Amino acid sequence: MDIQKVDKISYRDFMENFYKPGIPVVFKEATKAWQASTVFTPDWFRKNLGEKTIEKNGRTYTMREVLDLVETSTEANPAPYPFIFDIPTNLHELIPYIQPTDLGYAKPNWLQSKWFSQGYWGSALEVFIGGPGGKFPYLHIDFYHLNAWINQLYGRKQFTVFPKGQDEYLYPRPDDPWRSALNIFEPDYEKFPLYRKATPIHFTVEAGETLFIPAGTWHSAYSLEPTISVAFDQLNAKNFSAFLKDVWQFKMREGKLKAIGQYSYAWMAGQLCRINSRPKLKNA
Ligand SMILES: O=C(O)CCC(=O)C(=O)O
Ligand SMILES: [Fe+2]
Repeated sequence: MDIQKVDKISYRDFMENFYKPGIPVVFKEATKAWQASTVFTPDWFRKNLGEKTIEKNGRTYTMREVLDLVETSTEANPAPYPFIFDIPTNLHELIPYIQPTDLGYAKPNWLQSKWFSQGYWGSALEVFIGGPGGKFPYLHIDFYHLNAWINQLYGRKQFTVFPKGQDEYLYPRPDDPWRSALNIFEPDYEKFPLYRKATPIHFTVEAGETLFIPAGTWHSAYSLEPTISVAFDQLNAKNFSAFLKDVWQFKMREGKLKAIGQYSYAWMAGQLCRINSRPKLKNA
């Protein structure tokens, strides 16, 4: 299986061929709608956001330092990866540059409703910055079974995804089943023999391209150059029951009472979004 790259595809074709069956796809030019596609470069970030700060591995870095690090990063001596800046709380200046956020494809998105505030449910609207040799630290599926949209705005990144149904070859950790115990960049086949049966799909996402990762897809990433991406998540009727299961599992870590409260709230918010996203009847 290969990952398809699509050019101008209608919303309906995306829904039928990729969204409903849960197949990853790369959009070649969806971000053309965003001002960000011509504006986001390391120099623009330096000039406009240079003093913004971020914590990583117990250290505080300015945007300027992050960009210097990723621009001098090498395969042999990679900068830490990823540097993640939260857009709503830290880089809110960028919001006008990424409109419409749904790109005309990532809809409906219940995370944008007032009932699910962005950020709270593990959902994200974030900038990822990396440099050559920067590897996402583990193979994983995203928390809360949200769909992920990764918009590559500067530089190229390599992604690896696995077809559905290969969980048993990928060794989910018993203590953290969203995360694999193996290192796909240097697999230890002695320790993880079933991994031989897995069929990773590697592909490059170029600047300007958008990767759709359906909920529950195992994936990881690898920065090939200095890179800037904007990632966001999506929730709606399709992934809602898987989302609710994760809400329960995560909140149970904080106790049963917490889990019952959060699960009930999430369930109710979902019903409100469901009612709201129904087509309106004329003259009703
Ligand atoms: O490094 C990347 O772009 C992948 C990020 C990712 O998979 C995640 O944050 O869940
Ligand atoms: Fe992810």
